[in-house]
Amino acid sequence: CAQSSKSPKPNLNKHITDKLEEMVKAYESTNDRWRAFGYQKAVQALRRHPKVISSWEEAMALPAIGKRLADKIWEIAESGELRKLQELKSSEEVRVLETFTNVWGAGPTTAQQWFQQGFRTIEDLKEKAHLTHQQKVGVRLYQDLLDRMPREEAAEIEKVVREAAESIQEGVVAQACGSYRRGKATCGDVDVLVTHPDGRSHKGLFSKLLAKLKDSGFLTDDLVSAEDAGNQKKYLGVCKLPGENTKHRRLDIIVVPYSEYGCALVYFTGSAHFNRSLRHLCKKSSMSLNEHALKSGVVRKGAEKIYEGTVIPTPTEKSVFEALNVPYRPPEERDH
Ligand code: DCP
Ligand code: MG
Ligand code: MN
Repeated sequence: CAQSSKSPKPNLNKHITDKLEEMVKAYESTNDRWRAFGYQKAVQALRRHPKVISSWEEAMALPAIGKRLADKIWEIAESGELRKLQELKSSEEVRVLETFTNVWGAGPTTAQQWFQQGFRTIEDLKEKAHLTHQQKVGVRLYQDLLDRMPREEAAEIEKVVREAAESIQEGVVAQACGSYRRGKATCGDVDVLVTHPDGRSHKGLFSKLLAKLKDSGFLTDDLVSAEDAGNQKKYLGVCKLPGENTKHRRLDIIVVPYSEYGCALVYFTGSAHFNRSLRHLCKKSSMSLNEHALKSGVVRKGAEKIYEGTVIPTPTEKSVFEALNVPYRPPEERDH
C-alpha cells in the first residue's frame, strides 16, 4: 500500500499468482467480470501474504478467499498446475477471445461479437470484419503493439520527443513517466509528460509537437488524436524509430500546465495500483487526488462528491506526498 515507505516485499507465491493471473485474463476476455474480479482479489491477497502457502487451511484463511478459490490455490501449490486453466486455454473460444481483446481498441464485447460473427483469427478480422480506425491500426500492428520494448528503446523514444519539443520551445521539460520512470526493464508504451516551467509556454506546444513528429515520420499512426482533459492535452499514438529493424511502439504524449505538473507527474508515473491506493488514502482525510490537482476539504456523500474542495498547491512531486502526509517513495518503489 502507499503508506509503507519500505521497499515492496517480494511475492513469495509467484508460482501461484502467475497461474491465477492467467485465469483473470481468460475470464476478462470472456467478459466474466465477476470471476475475473474474484481471481484478482486472490492475486492481491497472495501478494501481500508473507509466507509461501503450505496448506489448504492457510489459503482458506486469506482475506476474500472462499472454499473454491482455496481449492484452486492449493491445487497449484501441490501440483504446480491448475486443471481449470488448462481447460480454459484449450478452449478455442477462450483462445480466440484473448487474441481479439488484445487488439488495440477492442474490448470483450467487441471480441465476443467478432467471435459470434464467425471470425477466428487476426487475418479474418483484416479481411472480413468492420473495424474502427483504432482497430484497423490494432490489427495491422497486432504483434508489434503486443510486445513490450526494452527500456533502452523507451529512452531513445523519449529523446526523440524531448529534442523535438526543445526545438519548438526552449526550456521545455519532457520526461518519460509510467513503467519507464519506475525503472522497469521493459515498457508497454512510452508515456512522455511535457510542461514548461514558465507556466505559459506549454500553450500551443501540443499541436506543433505532433506536427513536427509526424513530418519527420516518427509518428506513424494516431489512436486518440487530441483528447482534451481540462488544461491537459493527451495524445495516444504509434511511433517508430528510424531503421529497418525497428518495431512500431505505443507512445503517449501529455502536455500539462506547470501548475499541474506535480500531480501529473505522480499520476503518469503510477503504477495504476499505486494511484488507487493514494486516492483511497485521500478519502480518509477529505482530500481528492487526480492528474490535475490535490484538493482538501472535499465533502462526500457515499461515492458522490457534494463539495469539490479547494486546491492545495503542489509544485513538486514531493509536495504531493507531503500534503498527503505519506513518506516519499521513489518511482522504483511505486509498483504496489
Ligand atoms: N494510469 C492510472 N490508471 C489507469 C491507467 C493509467 O492511474 N487506469 C496511470 C498510471 C500509469 C500511467 O498512467 O502508470 C501510465 O499508464 P500506462 O497504461 O502506460 O501504464 P504503465 O506505463 O504503468 O505500464 P506499461 O509498461 O504497461 O505501459
Ligand atoms: Mg506506459
Ligand atoms: Mn500509456
